[in-house]
Amino acid sequence: MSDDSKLKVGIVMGSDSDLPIMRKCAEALEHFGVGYEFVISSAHRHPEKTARYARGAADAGLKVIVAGAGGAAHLPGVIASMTMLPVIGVPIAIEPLQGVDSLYSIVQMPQGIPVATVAVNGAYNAGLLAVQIMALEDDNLRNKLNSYRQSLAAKVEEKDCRLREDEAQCRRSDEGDQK
Ligand code: AIR
Repeated sequence: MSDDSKLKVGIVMGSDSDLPIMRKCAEALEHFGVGYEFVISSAHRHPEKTARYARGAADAGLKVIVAGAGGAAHLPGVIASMTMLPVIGVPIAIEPLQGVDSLYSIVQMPQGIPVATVAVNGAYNAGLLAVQIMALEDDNLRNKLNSYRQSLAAKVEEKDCRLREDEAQCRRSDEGDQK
Protein backbone atom coordinates (compact mmCIF):
# COMPACT_ATOMS: atom_id res chain seq x y z
CA MET A 1 0.00 0.00 0.00
CA SER A 2 1.35 3.46 -0.83
CA ASP A 3 1.64 6.11 1.85
CA ASP A 4 1.20 9.31 -0.14
CA SER A 5 0.47 11.46 2.89
CA LYS A 6 4.12 11.23 4.01
CA LEU A 7 6.22 14.30 3.27
CA LYS A 8 6.98 14.09 -0.46
CA VAL A 9 7.12 17.60 -1.90
CA GLY A 10 9.04 20.67 -0.76
CA ILE A 11 7.26 23.89 -1.70
CA VAL A 12 9.96 26.55 -1.47
CA MET A 13 9.44 30.26 -2.05
CA GLY A 14 11.57 33.36 -2.00
CA SER A 15 9.41 35.33 0.40
CA ASP A 16 6.16 35.17 2.33
CA SER A 17 4.73 37.54 -0.30
CA ASP A 18 4.76 34.52 -2.66
CA LEU A 19 2.55 32.48 -0.34
CA PRO A 20 -0.87 33.41 -1.82
CA ILE A 21 0.28 31.97 -5.16
CA MET A 22 2.27 29.02 -3.80
CA ARG A 23 -0.70 27.89 -1.68
CA LYS A 24 -2.29 26.76 -4.94
CA CYS A 25 0.44 24.15 -5.27
CA ALA A 26 -0.48 22.86 -1.82
CA GLU A 27 -4.16 22.75 -2.85
CA ALA A 28 -3.31 20.48 -5.78
CA LEU A 29 -1.21 18.20 -3.57
CA GLU A 30 -3.95 18.06 -0.95
CA HIS A 31 -6.45 17.04 -3.63
CA PHE A 32 -4.30 13.95 -4.22
CA GLY A 33 -3.42 13.39 -0.57
CA VAL A 34 0.29 14.07 -1.13
CA GLY A 35 2.31 15.33 1.85
CA TYR A 36 4.24 18.59 1.53
CA GLU A 37 6.03 21.28 3.51
CA PHE A 38 6.31 25.05 2.95
CA VAL A 39 9.74 26.62 3.21
CA ILE A 40 10.80 30.24 2.77
CA SER A 41 14.33 30.63 1.50
CA SER A 42 16.01 33.00 -0.90
CA ALA A 43 18.82 32.35 -3.37
CA HIS A 44 19.96 35.95 -2.81
CA ARG A 45 19.00 36.89 0.74
CA HIS A 46 19.91 33.55 2.33
CA PRO A 47 21.98 31.44 -0.06
CA GLU A 48 23.34 29.24 2.78
CA LYS A 49 19.86 28.15 3.82
CA THR A 50 18.90 27.52 0.20
CA ALA A 51 21.98 25.32 -0.32
CA ARG A 52 21.38 23.42 2.93
CA TYR A 53 17.78 22.69 2.00
CA ALA A 54 18.58 21.61 -1.56
CA ARG A 55 21.44 19.34 -0.49
CA GLY A 56 19.41 17.67 2.26
CA ALA A 57 16.14 17.29 0.34
CA ALA A 58 16.64 13.79 -1.08
CA ASP A 59 17.85 12.39 2.27
CA ALA A 60 14.82 13.99 3.91
CA GLY A 61 12.65 11.75 1.71
CA LEU A 62 11.43 14.41 -0.70
CA LYS A 63 10.65 13.28 -4.25
CA VAL A 64 10.06 16.62 -5.97
CA ILE A 65 10.79 20.26 -5.17
CA VAL A 66 8.50 23.06 -6.34
CA ALA A 67 10.22 26.45 -6.09
CA GLY A 68 8.60 29.82 -6.75
CA ALA A 69 10.06 33.30 -6.79
CA GLY A 70 9.41 36.69 -8.33
CA GLY A 71 11.72 39.19 -10.05
CA ALA A 72 15.26 37.89 -10.56
CA ALA A 73 14.05 34.41 -9.70
CA HIS A 74 17.13 32.26 -9.27
CA LEU A 75 15.75 30.06 -6.50
CA PRO A 76 14.57 27.08 -8.64
CA GLY A 77 17.77 27.00 -10.69
CA VAL A 78 20.06 27.24 -7.69
CA ILE A 79 18.15 24.46 -5.93
CA ALA A 80 18.27 22.32 -9.09
CA SER A 81 22.05 22.72 -9.19
CA MET A 82 22.35 21.16 -5.73
CA THR A 83 20.01 18.19 -5.94
CA MET A 84 19.19 15.36 -8.33
CA LEU A 85 15.50 15.65 -7.46
CA PRO A 86 13.26 17.08 -10.18
CA VAL A 87 12.67 20.79 -9.61
CA ILE A 88 9.57 22.58 -10.88
CA GLY A 89 9.85 26.36 -11.07
CA VAL A 90 6.94 28.76 -10.60
CA PRO A 91 7.52 32.28 -11.94
CA ILE A 92 5.68 34.71 -9.66
CA ALA A 93 4.26 37.95 -11.06
CA ILE A 94 5.41 41.01 -9.12
CA GLU A 95 5.77 44.69 -9.99
CA PRO A 96 7.03 46.22 -12.22
CA LEU A 97 7.53 43.49 -14.87
CA GLN A 98 4.63 41.26 -13.80
CA GLY A 99 6.38 37.92 -14.09
CA VAL A 100 8.18 38.30 -17.42
CA ASP A 101 11.40 38.72 -15.45
CA SER A 102 10.85 35.66 -13.26
CA LEU A 103 9.63 33.57 -16.22
CA TYR A 104 12.79 34.25 -18.18
CA SER A 105 14.99 33.75 -15.10
CA ILE A 106 13.49 30.32 -14.45
CA VAL A 107 12.89 28.96 -17.93
CA GLN A 108 16.24 29.90 -19.49
CA MET A 109 18.38 27.39 -17.61
CA PRO A 110 21.73 26.43 -19.11
CA GLN A 111 22.12 22.94 -20.59
CA GLY A 112 22.91 20.45 -17.86
CA ILE A 113 20.69 21.75 -15.07
CA PRO A 114 17.01 21.59 -16.07
CA VAL A 115 14.09 23.20 -14.27
CA ALA A 116 10.56 22.29 -15.40
CA THR A 117 8.87 25.67 -15.66
CA VAL A 118 5.12 26.25 -15.39
CA ALA A 119 3.14 29.35 -16.35
CA VAL A 120 3.49 32.65 -14.51
CA ASN A 121 1.63 32.09 -11.20
CA GLY A 122 0.93 28.51 -12.34
CA ALA A 123 1.48 26.95 -8.94
CA TYR A 124 -1.52 24.60 -9.20
CA ASN A 125 -0.06 23.01 -12.33
CA ALA A 126 3.28 22.70 -10.55
CA GLY A 127 1.51 20.62 -7.91
CA LEU A 128 -0.17 18.50 -10.60
CA LEU A 129 3.12 17.94 -12.38
CA ALA A 130 4.71 16.86 -9.10
CA VAL A 131 1.88 14.35 -8.65
CA GLN A 132 2.36 13.07 -12.21
CA ILE A 133 6.06 12.52 -11.57
CA MET A 134 5.31 10.55 -8.42
CA ALA A 135 2.53 8.62 -10.17
CA LEU A 136 5.14 6.96 -12.36
CA GLU A 137 5.77 4.63 -9.44
CA ASP A 138 2.46 4.82 -7.64
CA ASP A 139 -0.69 3.12 -9.00
CA ASN A 140 -2.87 4.80 -6.42
CA LEU A 141 -1.83 8.27 -7.59
CA ARG A 142 -2.21 7.22 -11.22
CA ASN A 143 -5.81 6.16 -10.58
CA LYS A 144 -6.53 9.45 -8.83
CA LEU A 145 -5.04 11.36 -11.77
CA ASN A 146 -7.30 9.43 -14.16
CA SER A 147 -10.36 10.39 -12.12
CA TYR A 148 -9.21 14.00 -12.03
CA ARG A 149 -8.86 14.12 -15.83
CA GLN A 150 -12.32 12.55 -16.18
CA SER A 151 -13.77 15.21 -13.91
CA LEU A 152 -12.21 17.92 -16.11
CA ALA A 153 -13.81 16.38 -19.20
CA ALA A 154 -17.18 16.09 -17.43
CA LYS A 155 -17.06 19.79 -16.55
CA VAL A 156 -16.46 20.69 -20.19
CA GLU A 157 -19.49 18.60 -21.22
CA GLU A 158 -21.57 20.29 -18.55
CA LYS A 159 -20.55 23.78 -19.69
CA ASP A 160 -21.25 22.88 -23.30
CA CYS A 161 -24.70 21.65 -22.34
CA ARG A 162 -25.48 24.82 -20.40
CA LEU A 163 -24.25 26.99 -23.25
CA ARG A 164 -26.82 25.33 -25.47
CA GLU A 165 -29.45 26.25 -22.86
CA ASP A 166 -30.81 22.77 -22.93
CA GLU A 167 -30.82 21.99 -19.23
CA ALA A 168 -33.35 19.19 -19.61
CA GLN A 169 -31.14 17.48 -22.17
CA CYS A 170 -28.15 17.92 -19.80
CA ARG A 171 -30.02 16.28 -16.99
CA ARG A 172 -31.17 13.40 -19.21
CA SER A 173 -27.63 12.66 -20.36
CA ASP A 174 -26.29 13.00 -16.78
CA GLU A 175 -28.82 10.39 -15.67
CA GLY A 176 -27.85 8.18 -18.60
CA ASP A 177 -24.18 8.44 -17.62
CA GLN A 178 -24.92 7.34 -14.09
CA LYS A 179 -26.69 4.12 -15.19
N1 AIR B 1 13.00 37.10 -4.15
C1 AIR B 1 13.46 36.99 -2.90
N2 AIR B 1 14.77 36.67 -2.94
C2 AIR B 1 15.13 36.57 -4.22
C3 AIR B 1 14.02 36.85 -4.99
N3 AIR B 1 13.95 36.84 -6.32
C4 AIR B 1 11.65 37.44 -4.60
C5 AIR B 1 10.56 36.78 -3.82
C6 AIR B 1 9.37 37.67 -4.06
C7 AIR B 1 10.01 39.02 -4.41
O1 AIR B 1 11.41 38.80 -4.43
O2 AIR B 1 10.36 35.46 -4.31
O3 AIR B 1 8.59 37.26 -5.17
C8 AIR B 1 9.67 40.12 -3.44
O4 AIR B 1 10.00 39.72 -2.13
P1 AIR B 1 9.59 40.61 -0.85
O5 AIR B 1 10.14 39.90 0.35
O6 AIR B 1 10.20 41.95 -1.07
O7 AIR B 1 8.08 40.65 -0.85
